[in-house]
Amino acid sequence: MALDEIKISRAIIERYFQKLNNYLEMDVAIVGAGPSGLMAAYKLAREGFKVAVFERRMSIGGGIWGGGMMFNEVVVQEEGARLLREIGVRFEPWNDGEYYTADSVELACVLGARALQAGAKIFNLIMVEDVMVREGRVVGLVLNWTAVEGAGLHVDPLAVRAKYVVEATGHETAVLQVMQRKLGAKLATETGTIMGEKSMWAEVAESLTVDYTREVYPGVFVAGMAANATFGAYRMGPIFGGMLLSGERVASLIAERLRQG
Ligand code: 48H
Repeated sequence: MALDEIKISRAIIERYFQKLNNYLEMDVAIVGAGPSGLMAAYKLAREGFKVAVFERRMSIGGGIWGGGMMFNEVVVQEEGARLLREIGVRFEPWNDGEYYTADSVELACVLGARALQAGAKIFNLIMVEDVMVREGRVVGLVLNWTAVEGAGLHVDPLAVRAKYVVEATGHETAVLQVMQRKLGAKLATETGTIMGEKSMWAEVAESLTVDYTREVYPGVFVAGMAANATFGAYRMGPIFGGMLLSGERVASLIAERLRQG
């Protein structure tokens, strides 16, 4: 069959708009396609919830690819290895199983594939610039093309509605930053504000990150490094188990809420 450039263009346009149109309303909108956001997407989609991830960059995976200081291996502890096994990422014991290591490129690719094949949609090249609120609760996200922001263009955004939002933007806590700035949002932290991450202490940081994975404002849950930074925990450095476990935890907390209706 002859290849027709206009038909190719039409196929892309139709399919993309079908996808976007279908995700103007959803159960869970996840901001950031790093390890915690992707794990949350995988777990929620597998449970049958309608979930989308909005990622500012072209590529998914966030900080996974770079491993530690660009050495593209990731380290996880026993609990993290359980999740690697579940998603089918190969890993090896290190030092008689004290830790486990995996190829960071494999983790980024496989985790993304699992989330997509479980039914989550990933919208890359889109940044979340604001939230939508109703009576003290976040009910959706305000989106724009990353390129619009980069070019400094004055283009108004579009909005999507979600029953729950996951703030998984990592160190940046981009969603909470904007809520703090524009709404004066009082967060469920000790100070009511984003407390900011502390210096490195891996052991404490890994468990605190999972503990702090919770609802921080009505309708908004924090996960991954964003949970850590929001609650003023120590950072963990290049160990990724806590990120994956935090993604798993946020998915189970939200699934419970969604089931309650
Ligand atoms: C859309 C956005 C926006 C926005 C940012 O940083 P990440 O990998 O996030 P986590 O928390 O899943 O994983 C953290 C981990 O990578 C890490 O940094 C660790 C373990 N550090 C420890 C230490 O001590 O340093 O991914 C966040 C994603 C990125 O892909 C961003 O591009 C994206 O969020 N993002 N997407 N709209 N406004 N802001």
